[in-house]
Amino acid sequence: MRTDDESVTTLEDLRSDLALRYKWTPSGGNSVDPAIVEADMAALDRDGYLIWENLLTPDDCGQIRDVVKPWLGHTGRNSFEGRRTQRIYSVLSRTRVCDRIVDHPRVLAVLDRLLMPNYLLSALQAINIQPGESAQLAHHDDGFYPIPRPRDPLAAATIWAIDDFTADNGATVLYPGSHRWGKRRPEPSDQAMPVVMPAGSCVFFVGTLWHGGGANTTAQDRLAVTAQYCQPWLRPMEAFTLSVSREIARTVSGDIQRMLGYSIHPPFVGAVDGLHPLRLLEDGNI
Ligand SMILES: O=C(O)CCC(=O)C(=O)O
Repeated sequence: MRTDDESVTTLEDLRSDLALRYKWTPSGGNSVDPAIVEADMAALDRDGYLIWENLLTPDDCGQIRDVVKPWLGHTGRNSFEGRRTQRIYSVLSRTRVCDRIVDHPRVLAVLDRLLMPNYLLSALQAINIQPGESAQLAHHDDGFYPIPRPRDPLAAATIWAIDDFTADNGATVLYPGSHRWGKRRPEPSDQAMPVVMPAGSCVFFVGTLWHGGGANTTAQDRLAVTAQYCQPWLRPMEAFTLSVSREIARTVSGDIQRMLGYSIHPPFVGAVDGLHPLRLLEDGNI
């Protein structure tokens, strides 16, 4: 029970928005028609994934390709990263060209319903699967957190096709419905589905869905960008508060600031010296 001069009198109050200067604000996902998002949520609950075609224009993809391609160098250090796969980590600290992927309203609208407020960005990577790469080991992305299945997802991923995804150029391979599996793993008799989609499209899937990068048996590269998100009380895969400078953090959208860790999981998780982390971005702080 709250009284006018005491904001915390029960344990439930501790879960409320106790920040004074930086209260929760709606995400950019609020701009999406709720009927569209409800349909997305129903499909996600049934299948574990969604495919949105052509969210990016050919120009958007061209800009991303032009920025990312010169950085592609060494290939993976093991077969999971991919011996013939090139990865660029910490993309947010290098360029603003992928910001539109990270805070795309269609993505945020679904995350707003799937995860708790102030969910975090867990990873942002460019993944270039080269000719000759074999299929990646099937996995589910929140399997890194040691909490047994079946359970609700702790995370979610998007994979954006910057090149067309075809059945044989390394398109991500999904096991539809596998988000509901308990302990079991994919078997040869399970139906795997390559995500065939044109450049500019996005596949969104929950952290419990089994999937992997596909084999590339063509003569062309397959470039993608993946943005992954997790609950606000989990440790993200990439430590963005260490890799993205405050100078850069000041230039990104409010949604991205929140997802980088300039936000709090009530009442204290993520605080800095007892204060809301957004205070670090205020004038006068370096
Ligand atoms: O590149 C892909 O299509 C999937 C990659 C993936 O799932 C991963 O590296 O965890």
